[in-house]
Amino acid sequence: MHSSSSSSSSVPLVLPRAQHVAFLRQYVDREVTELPRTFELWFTEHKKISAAYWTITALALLGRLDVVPRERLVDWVLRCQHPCGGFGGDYTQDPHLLYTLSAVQTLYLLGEEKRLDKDSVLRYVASLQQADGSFAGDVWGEIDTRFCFCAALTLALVGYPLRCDDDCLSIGVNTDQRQMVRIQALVDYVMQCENDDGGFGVIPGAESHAGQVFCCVGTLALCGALSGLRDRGDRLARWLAHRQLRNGGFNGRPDKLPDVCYSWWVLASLKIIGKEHWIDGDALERFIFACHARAEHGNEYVGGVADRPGDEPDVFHTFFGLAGLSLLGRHELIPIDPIFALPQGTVQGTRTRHPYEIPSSTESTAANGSPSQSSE
Ligand code: GRG
Repeated sequence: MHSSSSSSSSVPLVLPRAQHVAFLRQYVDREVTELPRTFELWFTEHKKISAAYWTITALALLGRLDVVPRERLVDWVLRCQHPCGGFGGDYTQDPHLLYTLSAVQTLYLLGEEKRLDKDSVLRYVASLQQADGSFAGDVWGEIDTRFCFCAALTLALVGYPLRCDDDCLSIGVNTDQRQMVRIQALVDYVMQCENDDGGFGVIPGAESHAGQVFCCVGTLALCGALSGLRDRGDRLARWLAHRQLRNGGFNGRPDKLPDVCYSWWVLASLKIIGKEHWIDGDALERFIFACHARAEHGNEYVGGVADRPGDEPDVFHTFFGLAGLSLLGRHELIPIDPIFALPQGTVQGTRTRHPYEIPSSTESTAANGSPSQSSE
């Protein structure tokens, strides 16, 4: 398979649903427990459970969850849980918040959350909160705003309303094992990661990056704390809008190349703060289609999406490309929730219990400085 290196606007903007399903099925049709020690299939073994989440969520957006070998997948996911409550990226791997979130998302997507030992998950998440409100990814203590989001979304999915007015959540059925999650401290920590340019970084003082922005904005939204953003989010929206390049794609920070995955990190962030109209959605759509893998000579799509035009497709970029198109409202795709990164229908119940507010689109426009496209 080879994809054309052209990103010309002549690519047909017709979603190759059948080809995408065939591309994704290559992964789910395998025996998941036998899987693949090969790089090109699941990237690396330690993150196999995230690859499973990307693959089946992409299939769900295409309306084809029926092709997933449900029982086999659920058994394997549950086997990845450790006695501490956290999940590893495979059953041979150590537990980590990144893979705990992917496991919980996968079980919710498959409607199998009842098989989850929620209390042990809650205790695991709570055990990783630090004195300053941040979260470590695992027992080794790396700090990164990604882990704040993984913790917040995992807690939300397993049923904890994360409101600042609750201040402390008391977690655990057995009183002797009670642990606390300090929500206000989490919000305060995330706000320390806000930069003068309106973006957020990996730790306080670190360069703004679109991936970290998504994690911070998602965490604030889950905690009902979006109102703390500078200039009602306008400064952040301006920084995000400037991620759009002349070819319609987004980069993750200034002077970097575009990558189709930022279609999600940037657009979902804008959607969460109600400013998705600050970017050129048609140009982004054309860029995502230009990243679709194509047969060597011609415009025929072969299934899968790459990071940028001409590169090889993989499940990570296929998921984020389709998720971006879903956020843009493509009618062939099931609508995705910009915070939970799951089909809206899957999280409806959770959202009803904990109605995280997404502001409706605001009236702010390009007159506020956005979106003037930066050079490629
Ligand atoms: C459930 C959607 C979802 C997310 C879970 C893991 C996670 C929480 C969020 C990851 C956010 C993040 C940091 C995304 C960026 C990924 C990426 C392409 C990083 C590449 O960074 P660099 O510095 O590349 O290598 P650039 O593009 O800056 O050159």
